[in-house]
Amino acid sequence: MVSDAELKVVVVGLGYIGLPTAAVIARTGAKVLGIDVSEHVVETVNSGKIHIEEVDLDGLVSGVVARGTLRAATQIEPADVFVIAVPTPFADDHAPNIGYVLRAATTIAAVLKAGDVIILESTSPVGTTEKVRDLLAQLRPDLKVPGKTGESADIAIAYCPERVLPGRILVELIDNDRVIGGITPRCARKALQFYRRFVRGACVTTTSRAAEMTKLTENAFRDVNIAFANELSRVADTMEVDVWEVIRLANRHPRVNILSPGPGVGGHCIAVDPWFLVHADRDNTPLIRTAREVNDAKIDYVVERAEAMVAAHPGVRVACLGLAFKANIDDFRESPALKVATALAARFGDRLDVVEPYTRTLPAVFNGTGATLTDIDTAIETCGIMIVLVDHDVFKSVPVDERADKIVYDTRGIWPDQPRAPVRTEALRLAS
Ligand code: SAJ
Repeated sequence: MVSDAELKVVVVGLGYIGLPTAAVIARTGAKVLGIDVSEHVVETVNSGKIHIEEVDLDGLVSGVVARGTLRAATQIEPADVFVIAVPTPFADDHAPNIGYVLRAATTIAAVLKAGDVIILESTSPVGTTEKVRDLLAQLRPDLKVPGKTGESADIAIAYCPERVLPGRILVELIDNDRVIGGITPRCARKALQFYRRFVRGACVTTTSRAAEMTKLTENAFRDVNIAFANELSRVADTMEVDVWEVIRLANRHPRVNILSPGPGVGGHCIAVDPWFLVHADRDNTPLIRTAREVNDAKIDYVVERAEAMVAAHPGVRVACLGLAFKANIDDFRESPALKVATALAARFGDRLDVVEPYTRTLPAVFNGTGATLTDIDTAIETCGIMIVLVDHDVFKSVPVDERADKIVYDTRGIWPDQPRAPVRTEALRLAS
């Protein structure tokens, strides 16, 4: 086995997963080249900076770039290990689009040589790793690919899903267990040798298909469980019961562990991946599909209630707290908070202040609505209505005496001590 310092690794895609992964591998001393289609991303990384927000990533990237173990480019070069970390979006009919994965494989094919290892980390429909193998076989008939003939293959191909939580990526990249699925057991063993260089968690080997389905299962599990919480919150509203209290109490049962309701489910994983399972087997996924629908419908429900609250108080300024898809990150992809705030801005823009500490400018969707970006202190001074959409720490820390006189719609349950203003219930009833 080559030493860390001799190992050459290419990471294709320098996004939320690819860049931290590239940096963590570069920290072991391996020579890492990150490939991205964006000149801006490449220049940013090569100057030791980062284009995304993630805890401690800036220091790590500037360190490994300065040490010369990480660099970025738009053009691929030969390496020993290739890691694919590109997006897998879906189309309007929820059909997964693996175009970026296949494009990455095509790029890699040009520099592939015997002995190389190719690992797909992108969340992918079951069977994608085999499609990558078939594509490589077609593009490089001179190389023996795994699982096609009885002979031992020239290259190894495996699927190893990323499982890291935004906000904890650098910790979880090292500490989480990894599921490594090879096209053949030998492929899995080859990929395992690579992950052992930087992963402290257990590395478990399996087939590529099982690993692909495992990843989709993890996110579908979370989606179904959040849907349960979101459904409960609507029932509790109807019953005029505090859902947060009910969940706290129910969770005292030793075998009950209910997640938190919110304004819906966002991000590019949990709101997307369950559809890959539904699309693959529509007849056998009524629960997974319904959970997706429940979580999407929660956004419309929150919009309706927030609009009723704002409409019931003409002239009162409104603060929307948060745009990110979850707490303490700058990621607005598929964000329910962004959708709710945008809907409110379309109707009440001239009265709307948006508080989002993780951006310097309002996203373009707010252009022309009259909504303004402000900070939490100004919002407390000027706004009579506060709609909590994200549980950022800075919002949680607002003491009750600074918000006691506000009309509050707390979709995240961050202010359990908020006095219940009579007007709140009255306003919300308008929605029903
Ligand atoms: N959410 C709730 N209530 C909860 C938990 C989450 O409403 O109790 C919402 C969040 O606010 C957010 C969305 O769900 O809008 C998703 O957030 P998340 O923290 O559950 O997950 P992600 O999307 O940041 O990361 C998930 C993780 N998967 C699981 O926990 C099973 C992560 O480990 C994966 O690596 C990631 O998806 C991914 O990339 O697939």
